[in-house]
Amino acid sequence: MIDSGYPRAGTSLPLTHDKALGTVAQIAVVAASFLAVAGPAGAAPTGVTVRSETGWQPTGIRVDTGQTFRVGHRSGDWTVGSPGLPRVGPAGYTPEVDRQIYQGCKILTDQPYGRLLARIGDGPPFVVPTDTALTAPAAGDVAFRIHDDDRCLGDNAGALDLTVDTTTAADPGGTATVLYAADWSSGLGGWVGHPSWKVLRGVLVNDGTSGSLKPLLAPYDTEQLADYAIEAKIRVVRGGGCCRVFGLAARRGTGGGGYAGVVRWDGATLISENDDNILEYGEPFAPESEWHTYRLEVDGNVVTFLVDGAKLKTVTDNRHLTGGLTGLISAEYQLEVATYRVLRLN
Ligand SMILES: [Ca+2]
Repeated sequence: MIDSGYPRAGTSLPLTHDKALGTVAQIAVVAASFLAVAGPAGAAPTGVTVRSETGWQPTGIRVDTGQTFRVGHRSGDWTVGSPGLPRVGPAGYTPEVDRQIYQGCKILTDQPYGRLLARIGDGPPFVVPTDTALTAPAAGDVAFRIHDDDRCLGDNAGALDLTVDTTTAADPGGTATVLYAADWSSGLGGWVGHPSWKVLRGVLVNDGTSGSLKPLLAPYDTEQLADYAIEAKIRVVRGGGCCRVFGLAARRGTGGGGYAGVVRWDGATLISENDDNILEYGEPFAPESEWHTYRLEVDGNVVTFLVDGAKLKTVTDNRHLTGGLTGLISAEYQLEVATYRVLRLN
């Protein structure tokens, strides 16, 4: 075990210490928000500093139920145990580091320490993937904190400088092309597939127990629209040995078929058709345990697979020119999926 400096169960930091820290930090956050909001209405994202030594920190930013907002990481890092534990960004610790840490200070037991958490008003905490369109589960003020329980904050250090952009929905070029966006706020929301897929606290996860290349299908059919893109923000929790793959599927019919763009266990990427017929290999890609945006485009007889905006492979193929079902593939990968969208091609 790494000595994290966490207090053992039954001990706690003096409340006055925590409260004093909290008050100062909260004033700083609200002041920063106010200054940014005072600019041209809705023009720029709001700057927010979230400290590691304080619990929930209100931002003064209000969202409505279902409103889209986006959190960016401008700078800064933090640690849940100083000295002894490394500093990390809003994604928190890797599973390898996290499991070395005393587990008694978790707020969300399935999430790593150091991860950025948010809540709306007094609602339940949820994880915040950065640079991703988030949907507010309720109306209220957005608050942030580090993933580390209140009584364990005393040995923390560092802060994150974030941006919060609530103007996403008003951007005509941004959401006008969104045909479907997954909503996992209260379960699978109509997605159908292998039981290894489940939803935990608004995030879709796969527990890695399916060996099937059959996708988990989204409850949306583009029907007559054959040309579209699907985009998902995915993090690998656990990869592993031979033959595991994960990725995206498009242009499926009710009986199967269609194309897939997948990342393989050995770092290869490829585009396949009808589940397991490999068409071509793309640029290698190692996802590590970071969040990445995966995108699969089907445009006429051209299929393109991209990661984080970079093209891995384009193939030309005439086998599946229609089909409006899309989905996610995981053959023995443990994954987290924060967002999934079907987009109209411009
Ligand atoms: Ca701590």
